[in-house]
Amino acid sequence: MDEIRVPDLGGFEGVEVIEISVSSGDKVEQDDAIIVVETDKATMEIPAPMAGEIIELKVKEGDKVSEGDVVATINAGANAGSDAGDHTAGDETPDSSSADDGGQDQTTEVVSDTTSQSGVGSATEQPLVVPDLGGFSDVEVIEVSVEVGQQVAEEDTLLVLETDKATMEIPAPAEGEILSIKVKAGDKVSEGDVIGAIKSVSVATGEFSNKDDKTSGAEDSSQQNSEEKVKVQGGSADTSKDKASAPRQSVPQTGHGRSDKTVYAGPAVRKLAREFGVSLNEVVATTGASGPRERVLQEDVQNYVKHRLNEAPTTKGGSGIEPIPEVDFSRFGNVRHEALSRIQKISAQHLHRCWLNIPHVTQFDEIDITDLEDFRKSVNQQGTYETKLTLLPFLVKAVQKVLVEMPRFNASLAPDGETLIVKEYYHIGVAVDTDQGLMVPVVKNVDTKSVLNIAADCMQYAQQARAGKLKPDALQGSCFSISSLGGIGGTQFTPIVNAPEVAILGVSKAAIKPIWQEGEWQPRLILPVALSYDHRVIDGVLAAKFTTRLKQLLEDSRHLLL
Ligand code: CAO
Repeated sequence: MDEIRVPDLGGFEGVEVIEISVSSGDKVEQDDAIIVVETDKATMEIPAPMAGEIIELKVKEGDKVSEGDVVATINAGANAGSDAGDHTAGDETPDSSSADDGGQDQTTEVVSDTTSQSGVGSATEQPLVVPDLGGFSDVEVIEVSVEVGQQVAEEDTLLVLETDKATMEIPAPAEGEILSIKVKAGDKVSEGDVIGAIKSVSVATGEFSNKDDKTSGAEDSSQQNSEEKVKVQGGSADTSKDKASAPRQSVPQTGHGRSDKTVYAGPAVRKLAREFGVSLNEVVATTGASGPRERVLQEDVQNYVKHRLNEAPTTKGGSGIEPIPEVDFSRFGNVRHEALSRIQKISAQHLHRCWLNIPHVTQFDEIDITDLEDFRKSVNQQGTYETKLTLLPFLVKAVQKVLVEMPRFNASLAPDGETLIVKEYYHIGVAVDTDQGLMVPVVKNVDTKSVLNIAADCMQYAQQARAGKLKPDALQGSCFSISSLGGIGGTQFTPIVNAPEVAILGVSKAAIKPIWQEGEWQPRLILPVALSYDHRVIDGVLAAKFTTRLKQLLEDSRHLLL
């Protein structure tokens, strides 16, 4: 068993542990982060010095650690074998990977190097030069954090570079305007490369010269700021007596003068974001950064990805589908822009979401409503009842009867997709066309109401909807919806399931058709219906049974009394 100790922290002591990246029993690879510590200048991951199994964690979040403290114990893996002991404190054997960087001191101070200097207060154009990268060369640019013309403050991040050991920011050497940027993400840079130019407004003489004092960070707080800005610690380049692996410095932030594109996150989180193709700025803007001092954590990136997957599709594209390209229609003729009503915007989003989320199938059928229409018309003609009877309340009642017999249609799929939530109430939504757009008021407890009661409810809701006077409660709780275009026309249409419901009945205009009955052609009034359903919940057989049963009930409406 070996101990993982805190390496040289560049002069810092009592540094706060802000993240525990592993648990007891975890198998780790060499250089996997064990804990993350944070000073007010930098965030550093303390990596595993070898592959193996974590036995015990000796620290917890919020603890303060200093160089040499034991943070965990590890059982070196088979592959770590003989190297295992090389990484523990007090062992003189050099780390096997120190050859990678020529065995440099693990803390290499890097300060922006430029030949162009100016006096304080003058505006000067000067090249932006890649400083000493702690022995690394051909380091990949993973983020260009500024644009040409952008005003930056001294220490604002210009570029983020990443080796397999560390993530480094190249900060602006001075306040000023970016005149040019010559690199892009994916390019490789080395010390001395000119990456662009800045028109600086104020430069403190000597600030950009190389400095040799590797302990100055602890000596002079005013100097410390500039000296800390690109301090690279090579991951395994440890030749000190304490053979614990050196920390990999993640992105240091001073909290002030932070540009929009500068995000506070460790290398592992940046890597994860890149793997997902996610912008950390968007993560911060959308789901926020939940770490101390707005540090983006792994969970933030994961939450952002979940959020994007669940988010309502819009005309900007959804489910990974490319958006429809914008067209300047005025090139072809006069156009005018009409704002969508609030209801139209809400229902557009809702319908798009339903259409994308639900695997729809539509079952068509034709129902002979000749006898029902005769009955309906005679009732209206007699004028016995105050309420005018249209076809719709008969449909609502018949649907409710089928829902009782086939409860799978009176259900919703639980969000986890594991359970069906079957409702024991019968509330049916009725699509109503209004000047403001489509609304779906809900006739409640249909099982307790007569066809006349339902007709009265439908009429009242349609009037209220068209007058814009529906109460929110009237629009809630629907189990199943009916969209009737029968009063208007059409032979068939495929309605969109009104999620979280699992089916919807579309009704088109009834028409007289010749039907072969008892050895002769009979003129019969035929009602076309279309049942769209969520195929995750309802299979085709059940859908056909639904429309068949609906047909029986409406072709002999005496069944509705039973
Ligand atoms: N076939 C033939 N005639 C029909 C019919 C059908 N399927 N459905 C209704 N009719 C008749 C009615 O019986 C009535 O005839 P009478 O005046 O002779 O009695 C006439 O058409 C007008 O009916 P209505 O539309 O006023 O009443 P309704 O109860 O049938 O419908 C309502 C009410 C609110 C559903 C309807 O007015 C409406 O708004 N429909 C549009 C629904 C909608 O927008 N759906 C969205 C589709 S997807 O965007």
